[in-house]
Amino acid sequence: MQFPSSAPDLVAPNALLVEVAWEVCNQVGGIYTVIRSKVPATVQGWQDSYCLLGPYFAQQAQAEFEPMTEAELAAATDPFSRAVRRLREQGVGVHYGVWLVTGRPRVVLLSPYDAYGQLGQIKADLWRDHGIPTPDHDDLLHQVEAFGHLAKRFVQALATEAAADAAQPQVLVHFHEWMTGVAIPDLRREQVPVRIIFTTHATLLGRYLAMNDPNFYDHLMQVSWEAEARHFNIETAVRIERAAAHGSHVFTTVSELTVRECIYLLDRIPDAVLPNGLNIERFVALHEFQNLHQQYKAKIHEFVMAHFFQSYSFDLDKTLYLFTSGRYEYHNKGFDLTLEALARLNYRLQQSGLEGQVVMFFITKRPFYSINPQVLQSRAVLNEVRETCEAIERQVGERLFYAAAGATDYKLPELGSMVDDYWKLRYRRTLQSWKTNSLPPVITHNLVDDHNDDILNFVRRANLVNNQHDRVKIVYHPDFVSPTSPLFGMEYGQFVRGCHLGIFPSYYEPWGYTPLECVARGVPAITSDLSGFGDYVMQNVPQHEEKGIFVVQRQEKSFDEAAEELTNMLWTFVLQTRRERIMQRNQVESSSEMYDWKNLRVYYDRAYHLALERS
Ligand code: U2F
Ligand code: UDP
Ligand code: G6P
Repeated sequence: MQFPSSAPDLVAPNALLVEVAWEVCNQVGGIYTVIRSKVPATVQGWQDSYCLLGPYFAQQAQAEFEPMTEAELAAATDPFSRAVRRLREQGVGVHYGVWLVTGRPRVVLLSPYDAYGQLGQIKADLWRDHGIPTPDHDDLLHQVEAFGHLAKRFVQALATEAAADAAQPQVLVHFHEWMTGVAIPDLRREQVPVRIIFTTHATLLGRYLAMNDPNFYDHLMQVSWEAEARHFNIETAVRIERAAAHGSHVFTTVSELTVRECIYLLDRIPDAVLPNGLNIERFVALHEFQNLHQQYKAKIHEFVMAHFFQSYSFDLDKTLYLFTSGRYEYHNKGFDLTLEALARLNYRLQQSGLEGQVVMFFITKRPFYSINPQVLQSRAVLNEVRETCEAIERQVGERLFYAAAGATDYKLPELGSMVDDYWKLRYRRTLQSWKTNSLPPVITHNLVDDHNDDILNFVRRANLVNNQHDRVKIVYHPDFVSPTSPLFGMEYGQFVRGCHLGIFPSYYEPWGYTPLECVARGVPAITSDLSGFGDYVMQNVPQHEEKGIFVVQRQEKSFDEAAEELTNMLWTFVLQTRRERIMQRNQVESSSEMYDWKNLRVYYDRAYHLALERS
């Protein structure tokens, strides 16, 4: 990687920085987390010289965006506001204001639909000038290209305004992903005087190939990008990505793993790697986050009681909650490896005679019709059981108190006799209607395609179907966890805190936020050496295992070897005592600060230096 040797950590103050991403005020995937969590650290460093640029979609913007008033805009004299006014004079309906997230950055949102009238010309120009063809009916491509055109015009306006300023600041424009990078080739062709940085978070082809080729890493060097792009029907996007990579002054990606992909699939060696961080918020005292674990674990207990105890019960105090989460990419996200290791762990636990069990949650997104009515019903009846118990408790409490006050001897009265027949009957009936002989379902929802689901097919094949004798139980929740869900009713972050261990041994993962998010909440996590985060940890965090981050070796290992290593990790984890788990969580949480953007922002600033130096 090439860095200016003596670069100070902060960019010269007379530069303006625009960061452009499709997910500004518009959550789609992991890039939203990158941009949003980085805002506080970036704003702190750049203050008023920073602005975000993204697409305007009314529905999303409504929740996250606060427009500046006309009077405020008219009074503003900074170059961003002047560029907005300039573009408005050209008839573009620019949305300008503040993104309502921590750090409250200035943001410009451009509606792709504003340029739909010129779409024919935009597409023709992309073909004529850059050899990028666009098919007729692809709405995402149309949005991307229309947005790219408007983004270019905004950058042009900003460059003009910056040049007119007394300080004549340089303008840095940082594009994320091909979806915004489409503006780059034209900015270069028209020689707009700005410095351009482009970051790819994964190559498009890499993602497709990894999903479809079990030996992706072996074949990477021989891929013909053009043929494969056509094969997967993504030629336009791939050509845009290549044009952006080659057109930028500084080209970057998020991990050493994606560097390889960039070299072979985009034919440009990245100038720098910009690792992803988080905005880490720590408590003053360690016990506060430990208490949160206990509190949210109790909520997970409620789910588990409702889900399992109608069939059979077990000791919740000796139960460990493991989970994985993310988009449903069975092979890429390592769900296959995780299931194999769980089946092996189940066998080992059965053979060992050790006490306790593991409940493993798969939190992902699959098309479903509805929540399984049986699962919902069980949850509702458990609430009824609780209410009945509370009513009995109140009745017994009152009566015992009176009996005690008037007692002539000191013997505890028979408590059962203090309960009315009404409540006794209701207690029996509720339990009777709840208990069942069938096994607790593996999946909480009715899937659209139950028969071809890889997770379900694995558990059927391995008979890992929540038999009473199974020591590893599976709960497959094909929807993200949310406070409005009747099953968990909590934020994803709270769910993470309530669990004991996160498992993310990905096969293909340019970065992978999920293990990092565990660490930030003091929960140990497993990642892999084929994930950008895992690779970063191996290179930069000595003794990471002591800090509760475990890296499964998948490079140059067979599936079977990796599954065995993962099984061993899980085995070691379940053997720990509660005291050891508590200490481990403390260590995990204490190490989380090194992933804060306050520390990782420097990689971005170095890339900006490099861009300013290259003229
Ligand atoms: C990567 O994370 P993600 O896969 O979550 O990134 P996304 O924001 O979901 O974008 C992935 C691709 O999805 C497509 C488009 C994007 O390049 O091709 N897409 C789309 O079709 N429609 C849309 O409206 C938006 C996007 C990476 F995989 C993780 O490992 C990293 O942690 C993460 C952050 O660096 O980036
Ligand atoms: N996630 C979520 N709710 C859930 C499960 C996951 O919001 O119930 C989020 C998680 O917080 C993370 C993202 O999904 O930020 C997954 O990002 P990652 O980088 O791991 O993978 P990507 O989807 O970007 O490939
Ligand atoms: C936190 C709480 C403790 C609790 C422990 C359970 O540390 O502060 O009161 O005993 O969690 O830990 P475990 O790993 O068994 O869920």
